[in-house]
Amino acid sequence: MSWTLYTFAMSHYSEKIRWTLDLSRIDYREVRMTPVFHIGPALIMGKRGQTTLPILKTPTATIQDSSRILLWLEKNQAPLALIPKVASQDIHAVERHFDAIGKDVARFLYAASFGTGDAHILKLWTDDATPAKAAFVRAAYPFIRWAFKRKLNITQKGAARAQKRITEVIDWLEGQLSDGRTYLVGQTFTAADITAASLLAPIACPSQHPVYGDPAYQRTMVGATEPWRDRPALQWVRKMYELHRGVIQTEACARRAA
Ligand SMILES: N[C@@H](CCC(=O)N[C@@H](CS)C(=O)NCC(=O)O)C(=O)O
Repeated sequence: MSWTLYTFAMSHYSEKIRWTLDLSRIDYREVRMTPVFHIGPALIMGKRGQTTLPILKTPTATIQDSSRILLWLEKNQAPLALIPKVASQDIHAVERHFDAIGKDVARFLYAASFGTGDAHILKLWTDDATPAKAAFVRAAYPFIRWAFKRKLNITQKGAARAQKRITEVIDWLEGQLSDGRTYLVGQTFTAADITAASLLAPIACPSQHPVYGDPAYQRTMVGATEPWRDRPALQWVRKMYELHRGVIQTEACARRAA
C-alpha cells in the first residue's frame, strides 16, 4: 500500500477524500495528524505555502486540497465511478457550493463551543497525538485557541455571517432535493453527494461518522446544531451516510487490516 492520506480525524474536508477513496476501493494508509504539529509537514509536502489537510501522497504526486485531489483522481484513476465524465462539470459545480461553507461550518461550531466545550475540543485535538504532543497541546491550549480564533476569524460577527451562509446553502440543497431526487447529480451517488454530506456532517452528526457520531460530540454541539438539526437537508445527509458510508467504511477497515 503506497498511498498515504494525511488528515485530521475531525476534518470534514478530510472526510470527503477518505470517503471517496474508500468508495473507490483504493488502498491507502491514513495518517491522522495533531493540530499545530501538522503545520511543518503540510508546508513541506504541499509546497503551496498552505497548512491545510487533507494531503494525498502517492508514488507519483503529492496533492494538497480536497478539490485538487478530486481533480487529480479524476484524471489519474479514470474512470472514477464517483465522477462520471458526462457529469463532471455539474459535480464540480455542486462541490464548489459546499467547499465554500467548510470554513463557515468550522467557524460557527468552534464559536459556539470554545469556552463551554473546551474539554471535548481538547480531546478531539489530542486523540491521535503521542503522549508528548498531547501534553504540549494541553499546556498550550489557551494560546492555540487564541491563534485559531484569529486565523478563522471566530468572532460574534464572523459566526453570525457563517450561520447566514450555512443557512443559504442548506436552503439551496433543499431546493435541489425538492423534486424528490435522491442524488444531487444524475441517478447515482457521486462525489457531489459525498462533498455535500461530508461538509455538512459536523452539523448533521451521522452515527456512522467516528467523530460526529460520538454522543459526547453531539452533546457539546447540541446548542450550535439546533437551528438546522431537523431540516430535510440534514436528514438527507444522515441518509447518505446510512446508505453509502457505514458498510464502505467497515470494508475499507477490513481491507487495511488484511
Ligand atoms: N480548501 C481546502 C480546505 C481544507 C481545510 O480548511 N482544512 C482544515 C481542516 S478542516 C485545516 O487543515 N486546517 C488547519 C490549517 O489551516 O492549518 C481543502 O479543500 O482541502
